[in-house]
Amino acid sequence: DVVPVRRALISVSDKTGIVDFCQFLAKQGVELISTGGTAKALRDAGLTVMDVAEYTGAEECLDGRVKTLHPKVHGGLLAVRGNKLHEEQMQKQGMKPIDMTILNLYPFEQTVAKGAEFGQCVENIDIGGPSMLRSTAKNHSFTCIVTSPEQYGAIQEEITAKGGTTLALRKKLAAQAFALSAAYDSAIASWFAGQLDTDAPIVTRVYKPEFPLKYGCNPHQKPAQISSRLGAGLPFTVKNGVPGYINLLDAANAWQLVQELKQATGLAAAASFKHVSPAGAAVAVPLTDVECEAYEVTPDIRDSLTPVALAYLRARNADPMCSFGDFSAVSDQVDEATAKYLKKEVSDGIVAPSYTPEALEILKAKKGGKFIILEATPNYNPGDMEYREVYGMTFSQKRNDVIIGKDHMNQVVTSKKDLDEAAIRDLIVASICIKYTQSNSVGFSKDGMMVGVGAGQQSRVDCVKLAGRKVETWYLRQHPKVLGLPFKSDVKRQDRVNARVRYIEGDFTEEEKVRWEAQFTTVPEPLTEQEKAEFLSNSKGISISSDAFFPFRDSIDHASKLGVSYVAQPGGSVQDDQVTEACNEYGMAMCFTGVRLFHH
Ligand code: 93A
Repeated sequence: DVVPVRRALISVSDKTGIVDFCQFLAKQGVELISTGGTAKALRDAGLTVMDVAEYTGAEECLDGRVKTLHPKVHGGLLAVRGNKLHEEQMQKQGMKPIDMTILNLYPFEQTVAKGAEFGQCVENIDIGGPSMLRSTAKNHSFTCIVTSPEQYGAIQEEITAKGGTTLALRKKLAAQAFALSAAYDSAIASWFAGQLDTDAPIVTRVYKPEFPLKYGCNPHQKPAQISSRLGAGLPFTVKNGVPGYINLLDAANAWQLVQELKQATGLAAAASFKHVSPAGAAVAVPLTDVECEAYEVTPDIRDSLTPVALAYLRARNADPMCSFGDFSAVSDQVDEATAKYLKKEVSDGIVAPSYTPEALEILKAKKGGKFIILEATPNYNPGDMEYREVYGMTFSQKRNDVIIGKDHMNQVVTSKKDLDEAAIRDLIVASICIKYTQSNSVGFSKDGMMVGVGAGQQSRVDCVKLAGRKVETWYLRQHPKVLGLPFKSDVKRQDRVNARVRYIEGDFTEEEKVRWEAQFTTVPEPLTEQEKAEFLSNSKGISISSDAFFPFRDSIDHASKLGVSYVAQPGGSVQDDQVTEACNEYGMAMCFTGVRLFHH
């Protein structure tokens, strides 16, 4: 099934690598036929080329609209070799067999992306290219269709080794060619529909299967796989481990979150995700001494903290019980300090822009070699629109590409107007964080760090209460009685984390209490409700952001018990005045961002 290449037709818009490849073919004695621009590029490199016009006897015309649309081209591609009738007809019409077509299409999507006007986009709809592509791919039993410079190397190797192309390779290339043709037409169809005076664009997408997933959301949801939009690739490459369905959802959200935090604050950022919502997120703001104690940051660790390590440490310490087994993201290169810190934590994986060799080595050894390491694709373009299929329906929407920044914190509606830099930063951090939190959501932040995220509640005040409970626990972790808990030396890190939280919560069953007490050298005195209330009364300067307006003042009443001084929310409720009045009573400053941030 090896077919030698005697004659090749070359017509490429992207001329990358074409000269080298054709020089190789010429050395094999292949006759080269080519279209205008391509023929010129090959001749300039010293190659002998026949113009398509010379072969067909028909001039390239109509401003290049008709170059290869000719029976002598398509006959040469489509004729069945060895078929008597076909051969007779070829002879009669002067058709010669063409064994290989090398082409790539007019850059239609790039032209649209550049913002070209309607007429220019239409001119960039390739007609002759896809026609040759389809003729060649259809006749893959005898002809070889080459559609990308990335394929040149493998084809060259096969011709060198076998003296021609194998059927297996020609079939594979034909499949790739038809997928390209489908994607090309789907891009044209989508764009064209968008040009009409209708708000119902046609949705046509072509996906490239990338890799199978072990299963979907649950083990019985098999098969499962991840695909990319054809031509766009994936936003990550896998450097270690086998990511699952939920891991990749976490990674997609966490990575966007940290990039936006970095962009908005200029600081290294990190996020710690569980079940597609952040348990924590933070930017690199230095730790206080008490925080170091509460987060078990020893002086040697504190001294070695790089900005990115600091950001992750903060993200991970918002709610360390929830962050157990997280998927993390950081905005900057993972260095040794970050890798060493991560190594100690129970975590599923990480996404980052890059890794130092030392960091990569440390992380690859984590989780018995199964720690998932993803590297973000530089300059990845997710496209303007996103699509999702649920229960047979395809939803499409413009991506939520709003970037929250200082401008969103301008409209201060309370009597208290002054928001210092730190408050603005914290409101931005909380707002970006809830943009990637399942709705309804609210988030509390302090010192560049989320200190309570309330996700996925049906009522807003429940979000505030849920996140508020986390804020209380976070704050009380700094209570002297919590810091002084006399742990036995063999109690593991995560067990210490959980034991502190249970101490603060205090609602033990008898059985649980016995086991809890066994972790200490002496039985700790309880932390009383009064002690908690006294300590909490010192909390201040906390920010809260909500993904939609507060419909009633109850959320503000509750937030006031936690030391909240700053509030960000979209505004727009009929009760806005009452909510603003509540803020005024508690001396809070509140701004209306004007953007709702629901996320599902
Ligand atoms: O305008 S076309 O649709 N009409 C044609 O007959 C035709 N034949 C090849 N475009 C056509 N092509 C395209 O020209 C190829 O697909 C390729 O992208 C491009 C190469 O042109 P040149 O060799 O002049 O740079």
